[in-house]
Amino acid sequence: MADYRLHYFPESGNSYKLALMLTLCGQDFEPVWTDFAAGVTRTAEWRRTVNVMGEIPVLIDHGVAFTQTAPILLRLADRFGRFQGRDEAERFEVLRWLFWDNHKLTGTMASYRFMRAFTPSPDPAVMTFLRKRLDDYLTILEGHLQARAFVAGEGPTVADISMIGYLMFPKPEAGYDLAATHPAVEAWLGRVAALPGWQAPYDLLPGQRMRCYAA
Ligand SMILES: N[C@@H](CCC(=O)N[C@@H](CS)C(=O)NCC(=O)O)C(=O)O
Repeated sequence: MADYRLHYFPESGNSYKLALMLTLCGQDFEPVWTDFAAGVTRTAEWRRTVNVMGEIPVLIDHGVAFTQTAPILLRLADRFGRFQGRDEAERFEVLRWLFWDNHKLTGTMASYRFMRAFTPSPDPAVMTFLRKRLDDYLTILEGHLQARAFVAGEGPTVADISMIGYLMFPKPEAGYDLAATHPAVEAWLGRVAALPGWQAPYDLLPGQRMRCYAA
């Protein structure tokens, strides 16, 4: 059995975070495609046997199941001595941005993009609310990245790997043209994409995709 097995679905930016981290650390993983669109993760059986929180991704690490990408990224960073931050100050920054990402950037972008691209008729009021929040978060990120190459330190850390999770997918899905609107964010995405071994989300996460309604 593979050392790492990743329960995922291809459109999941949270899954991409873990797939990318493992890949950048030179680790293979066995992809375990999950029928998220059919509601598998909402079933009592899946929650009982795979993840009590009802969420993708789940990383089976040497036979033991782990969930929540932030602590998993930190654990892998420790294990491989990569992307941790160089000192205590940088590691504090890593944690700070991981919390911000989970609560704000990823937390909002995941819902917004999912509804926009993968549901047939999202509620316009909900979309307007989420878009306004996201615009604010991306402006904050743009300002932060104007003065630095990576989010939490001199070099790339798991904060970057977490925060790019939903920004590397094809543009029409989220409907942001970051090169035009947030050039520092776009340049940072380019720096992450230049890391040795980097792969795009749909290359790392294969398998049957959901119907995409975004132009
Ligand atoms: N904070 C979690 C977020 C996981 C998450 O929200 N996963 C999505 C798919 S990418 C999900 O399973 N959502 C189901 C739901 O919200 O009901 C993590 O970092 O792993």
